[in-house]
This record gives sequence, C-alpha cells and structure tokens, in this order.
Amino acid sequence: MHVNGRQITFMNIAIVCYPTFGGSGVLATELGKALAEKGHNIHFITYQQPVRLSGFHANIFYHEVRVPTYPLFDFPPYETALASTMVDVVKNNNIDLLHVHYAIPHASAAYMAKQILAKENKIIPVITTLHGTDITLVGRDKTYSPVVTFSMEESDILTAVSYNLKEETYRNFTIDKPIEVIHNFVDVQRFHRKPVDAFKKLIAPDNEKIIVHASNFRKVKRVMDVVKTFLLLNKKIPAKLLLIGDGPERPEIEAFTRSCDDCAEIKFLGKQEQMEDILPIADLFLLTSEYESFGLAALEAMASEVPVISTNAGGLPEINIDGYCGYMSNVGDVDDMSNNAIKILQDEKTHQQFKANALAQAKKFDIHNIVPQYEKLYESVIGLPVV
Ligand code: GMT
Repeated sequence: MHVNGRQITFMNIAIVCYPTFGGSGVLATELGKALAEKGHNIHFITYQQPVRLSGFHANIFYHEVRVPTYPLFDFPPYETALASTMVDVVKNNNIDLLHVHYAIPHASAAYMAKQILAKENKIIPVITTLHGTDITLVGRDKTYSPVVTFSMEESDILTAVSYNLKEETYRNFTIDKPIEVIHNFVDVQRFHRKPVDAFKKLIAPDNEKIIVHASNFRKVKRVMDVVKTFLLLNKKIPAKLLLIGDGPERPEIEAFTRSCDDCAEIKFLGKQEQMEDILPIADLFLLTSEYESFGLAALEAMASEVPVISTNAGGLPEINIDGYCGYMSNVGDVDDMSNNAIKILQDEKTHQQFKANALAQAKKFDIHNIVPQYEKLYESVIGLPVV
C-alpha cells in the first residue's frame, strides 16, 4: 500500500495508554507487543514504562511524557505535555497513526496533537479505544463529558471492547459516530501452562482449592463480595483465597480479614506482574464487579484453564458462559456465587469439564484472532483521504 508516496508494508504506530495495572493499559501494551512481533514499529507514549512492557524488542520504543512542575501549578498540565509529546513522536518517527486507549485525557490530547500537526501539513489519523470507566464512571460525569463527547466525535475511528460498552456509550453520550466492537484478547499460549506443583503445594499444602481474585480494588469491583463468597464456600470446601492487586478499598478489606476469625485462609499478594505464573495454580476465579465493560482479568484466568464465577454485569456475559465455563449471578448475590462455586468444585469431573470449557472459550478471544482486526482498521484509516 502507498501512503503519502511511501510504500507501506509495516506501519509506524504510536500507542498512548495508562502504564499501570489497569486492564486498558495491559491490553494496549499486549497489543503493541503483538504488533511489534508482526513487524510493525510501535512507539508507546506514557508517563511511565507500562507494567507489561519488559525485555528488549528491536521495534518497540518507549517515549516518556514528562510533566515539568512549576510553583504556579497546583495541577501540572499533563494533557498539554502529552499532546506535545505526541506531536514530537509523530514528527520524528514518521508515525502513520495514533491509537489512544482510554478516552480521558488521551482522546482530547490526540485531537490537540492532530490539529497542531495538520498546521504543519502532517495528517495523522486517530483511533480511540474506549475501555469502560472512561465512559461508564468517569467520562459521563459532567466535569468531563463535553470534552469526551467532542473528542470521541473527532476521532477518526472509535472502538469499544464489548457490545455492552458500545451500548453504554450511546446511552450516556449524544454522539453519531459509529463504534466498532473489537473484543479484548489474551495470548492463550502464554497463559495456558501447567500449574507448578511446588508452588501449588506451598499455597495449599493440604490440597485445598485455590480461589483467585485480581483487580485494582476499586469500589466497582465489590471485593468484599469476593471475601463473603469465599467464606461461604470455605464452610463446605477447604480452600484458600488469593487476593491479587491493590487499590483504595484494600485497607478496609484487609482490616476486616484481620479481625475475622474465619479469614485465616485469605492472603493478599499485592500487585503482581506475572499473572501467567500465578493463574495456572488456581481452581476458580472470582469477579464480583458491579460493572465490567469486558473483564480482561477473567479472560486471562480462562486462558489458564480456570473457570470463572462472576456477576452478570456489563460485558461479562460476552465472555463468561453460564453453566459452561463458569457461572454468573446478579450483583451482590454472594449466596448464589458461593453455591455456584461449590457446584463446580465439589465434583472433580465437573471441575475438569469447566476447566476444559474455560480454555475453549478463551481461545475464541485468542490474540491471533483479535489483533488482525486492529491491523485491518489501521490499514483502512491510513488509506483514507483524511481531511
Ligand atoms: O477495571 C478497571 O477498573 C480498570 C479499567 C481500565 O481501564 O484499566 O478496566 C476497564 O478496561 C478493561 C480493558 O478493556 C476491561 O477489561 C475492564 O472490564 C474495564 N473495567 C471496567 O469496566 C470497570
């Protein structure tokens, strides 16, 4: 393909995301790594090295957004620094397109960068991927919504990680822009490992079942429901609960578990980078969220052959299949969640069947099926006569 007189085989792609443990940053980083693996040049623009970006890749570049402080600034202007970094990276690396993950403030910063570059006759297409809370919690708040609405409209392409998030976007914002759904993905080959027996033995010396939850411990995750579900389940089946991640709700939940007599089997592991090492030892994954646009953490568990007990909120029914690779319950129904967990765990044959189904379901969202959908979008957008 020829773009601006240049023969394009591999694209130069700038990816903007949050570098932290949140699902949007994880997905964006995994996408960049997969694209680099295919030969594209990937330029990450973030304020810190993304957590899932480790090791050396010849065609991955990392550009740090620096936000100088000044006594006048109570709030250092991150968005301005980000837009300026985007301009610099695009100009100096022959970037073909900007793909921003999470609308706030990435989509509006990309709009600003696009306008600056247009003045210099560099046309840069912008793809915005909506991830969830940028729409459902934060974005729709009137503090942000005019800017989010405008920058979604101004993106050349808008994608959402589930059909549910697409619907939520149209429900919460007045926009005409088409939204393309590209589901999140997982590298099944990386996550589907044999559990390390020694590690399993260390956690569960008496062959107790290992239950895992991973999140950013925000209110929306209802981690207390994970604890309650576990306590009910543990009355019937000897088990251990591993709570992975960190966030604002953790101190309260940790305080509760310290003061409760039945909570000895609950362990907090904190933030963990190598989920593919931990998940394979799990027997069950719990996700009790009030809302999930998708639930990438659950998909990673399924890829590790772990059945999922979740709520039926948001986009979770697009990945979890009730009675097949897990079960879904109404938000807050911890009795139903624990009964479902027991149903799976009490019988070895049932457990094995759910495990196999979880893996089969994860394969539908395998990296090799989803990444080409983004490549196709990129090709369409850089071939477009953008004005
Ligand atoms: O789960 C979070 O609160 C983090 C958030 C993020 O943007 O990092 O996750 C959202 O994006 C993930 C990746 O697309 C989805 O898998 C999560 O379901 C979504 N979280 C919510 O909708 C609450």
